[in-house]
Amino acid sequence: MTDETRADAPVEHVAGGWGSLAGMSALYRREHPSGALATLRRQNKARGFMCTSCAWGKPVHPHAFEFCENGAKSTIWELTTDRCTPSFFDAHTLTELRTWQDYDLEMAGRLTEPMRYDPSSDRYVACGWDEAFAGIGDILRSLRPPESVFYASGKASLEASYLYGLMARVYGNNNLPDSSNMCHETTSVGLKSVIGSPVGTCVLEDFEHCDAIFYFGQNPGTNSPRFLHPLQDAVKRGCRIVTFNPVREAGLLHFVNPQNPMQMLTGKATELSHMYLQVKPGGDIAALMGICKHVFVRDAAARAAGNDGVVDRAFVEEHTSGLGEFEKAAGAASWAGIEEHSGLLREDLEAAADVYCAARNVIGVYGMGLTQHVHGSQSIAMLVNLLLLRGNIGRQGAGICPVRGHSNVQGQRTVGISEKPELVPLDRLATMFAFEPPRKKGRTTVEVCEGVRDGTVRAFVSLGGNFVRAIPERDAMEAAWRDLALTVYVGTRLNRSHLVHGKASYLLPCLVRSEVDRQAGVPQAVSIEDSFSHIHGSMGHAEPASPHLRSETAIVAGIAAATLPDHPKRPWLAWSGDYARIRTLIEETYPEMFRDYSARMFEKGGFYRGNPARERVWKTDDGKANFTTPTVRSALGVGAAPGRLHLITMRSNDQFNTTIYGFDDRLRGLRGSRAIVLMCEVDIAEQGLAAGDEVTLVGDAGDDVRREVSGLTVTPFDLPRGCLGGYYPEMNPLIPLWYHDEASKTPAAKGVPVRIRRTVV
Ligand SMILES: Nc1nc2c(c(=O)[nH]1)N[C@H]1C(S)=C(S)[C@@H](COP(=O)(O)OP(=O)(O)OC[C@H]3O[C@@H](n4cnc5c(=O)[nH]c(N)nc54)[C@H](O)[C@@H]3O)O[C@H]1N2
Ligand SMILES: Nc1nc2c(c(=O)[nH]1)N[C@H]1C(S)=C(S)[C@@H](COP(=O)(O)OP(=O)(O)OC[C@H]3O[C@@H](n4cnc5c(=O)[nH]c(N)nc54)[C@H](O)[C@@H]3O)O[C@H]1N2
Ligand SMILES: [Mo]
Repeated sequence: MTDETRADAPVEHVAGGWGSLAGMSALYRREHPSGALATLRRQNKARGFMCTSCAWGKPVHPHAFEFCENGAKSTIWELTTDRCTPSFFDAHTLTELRTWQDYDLEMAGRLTEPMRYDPSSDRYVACGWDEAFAGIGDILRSLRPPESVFYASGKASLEASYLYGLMARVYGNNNLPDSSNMCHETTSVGLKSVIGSPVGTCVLEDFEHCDAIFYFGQNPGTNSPRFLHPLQDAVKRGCRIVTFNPVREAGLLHFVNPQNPMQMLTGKATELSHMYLQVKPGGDIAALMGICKHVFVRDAAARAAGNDGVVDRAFVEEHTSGLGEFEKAAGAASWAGIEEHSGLLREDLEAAADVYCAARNVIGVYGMGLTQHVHGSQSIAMLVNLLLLRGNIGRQGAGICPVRGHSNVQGQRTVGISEKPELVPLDRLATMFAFEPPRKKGRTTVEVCEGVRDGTVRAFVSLGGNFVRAIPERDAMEAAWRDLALTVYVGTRLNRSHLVHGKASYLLPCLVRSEVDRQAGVPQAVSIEDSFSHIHGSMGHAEPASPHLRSETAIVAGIAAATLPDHPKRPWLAWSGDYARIRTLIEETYPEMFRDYSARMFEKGGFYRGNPARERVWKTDDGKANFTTPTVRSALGVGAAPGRLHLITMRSNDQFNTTIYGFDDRLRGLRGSRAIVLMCEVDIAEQGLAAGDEVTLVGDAGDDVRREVSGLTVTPFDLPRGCLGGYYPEMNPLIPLWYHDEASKTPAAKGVPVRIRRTVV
């Protein structure tokens, strides 16, 4: 099924092109941001600021405008001239604000002053920073350390994140979940167990040398648009992209480069995917098994004919373990089962295997389509199996490339925001800061939710993010949240979580990365790590949205100083007065990765912190890269049953996670509403429905808990049979809290079992 995309696809549905410019300018006109154009010119450039949208790599030689439609939207959103001041809160109780849409809350503009919840008036009221810090410190000190949680959402800098992790540990716990727990934790755990590295092995230049890309469940048109440039260049060189995705995503079909005047004028798009295979949700394990099965068949045939095999036996011998068992399993897997679970045809999978075998260098790319499944870690292990067969990990032009989400989510894990104590050099911290670090494992996101529900968590501190909107089983969780003793939200624009508060609650407004961050009058730089393990310095230049804002680093230091006993080895406020001092601490803690940190952070393209797996040093239990044999045939946690459908929750082109910029999804040709459920025509007819019907989705996980989302309009869409599409975060009440990746506890937001019920009018 070679892809038959058209060069004349409607402008609307082509990634890049004029549509992307229109997308930015509409938001620009609405937000009338201050100084945004000057700011955009500095985006992702050395000595400029690093985009707060996705974590895609920053090239050594940037484009004139090294940002994309969605990166620009994120900057414009931050630099809006709208303000959410204390008088806004005077005018609205929190009970009232909880009836508002997420979109309208964020539209109130940038938060300007620290606020404290006042139960008598049910409002947030202004309070000074000192009052906020003292209030937070009093409550945290009154609790037992295991009762508090310190969540981070993936944007805060390495400097702020390092202090945050240290604060939690000096306080006495490893309760440091991160948005990664809902995102690429499957990678951190799954990839670590099979190749010994919790992060991808590729660097940006690898895309200049690959011959094929196997592309699973990641949507670059919307979520990492700057990736479209290397993809386009690769295709022009003759590299073949084989895509696996239930949805025919425009960004993987064709691309008009907005930086290329000829392409813009002629509208001629580059066709990206050589094959586009609309795999069923969770069908990647079976699809990969089919491909591997055919690689083994070809290998045997080549060797029988006296030629070199297709499998790289020398690499396998030297570097891997477990091939024998895996080869047997692939041989035994039936094509009927593979076709049933993947929803794909044998001939297509064999053709994909032929592309794999013909390519010298192959990169495996993936995103949430693999990680957010109950057996997601097995999908990742299967992709590793495929790559290992021909030695495609640990050399130029090849490797595994998880595309990370938040702009510094990978970096936050690198510098210690982790609930897994074994990932942190605790002994070194003990010596450096003269304390006894807690050794007990902390809580993941799912375990935080369990703890809030059963009362063992009493305080929730949130460095950014919109936790209650992002988690599974949202309706039940919101109710539980209200029993907490303390909630603290560090944020930029008002969101739902801020309104779901504990008995005491503080809302602390912070600077954004594009704003100048002065400490004692001196502008400070921060740093972040991209998807390719490169560290970049970042300097904001825009004037802050309010004189009362503080940096995340200063806020963390303020909370720490007010909560923890004074100690000469832990001068929190002095550290936050000069971020270079924090970088020195990071370098001392992680000397191999952060050598000459301050000197190298502004190198063009960032500096590489290294990855042993890229050098074929496997930090696994047996010191080898592991072939593993899957224990399941589909990544779905709850399989097929009559009347049951599997919902994938999706991001539109007009949102960043829970921040909704607008109600269109240009790249999918959908407009005006997010209250929709996408279904294929055959399923619509089989369910006795018609396009435009209003329906309710009902959870069907078999645990008798009632989970529903109603008011959805049936919308025909090209999807595999049995697969529904709906938007994140609106669909989150349907995901059971226990429905998560078996190894990492990442919620399985891509294969949610549901039934559909027509609303009776
Ligand atoms: N503009 C913008 N950029 C963003 C974000 C945003 O919301 N907006 N979010 C950021 C964050 S935090 C993250 S983690 C990333 C997320 O970026 P992605 O990893 O792209 O995540 P999603 O958009 O959730 O889904 C990815 C794709 O998986 C496909 N899919 C669903 N189920 C399956 C399956 O079972 N198998 C396969 N093969 N594919 C499947 C979906 O159709 C979709 O195309 O983007 C980051 N960048
Ligand atoms: N159903 C379903 N659920 C999902 C997903 C899915 O695909 N499907 N994806 C999951 C994924 S991949 C992720 S990463 C999580 C995201 O979960 P979170 O990271 O918790 O959520 P965000 O929506 O990114 O957070 C947005 C808020 O962050 C604040 N903010 C923005 N910029 C800054 C800043 O610079 N500093 C600070 N302090 N605050 C800032 C603003 O107040 C804004 O309202 O959601 C997860 N939930
Ligand atoms: Mo994410």
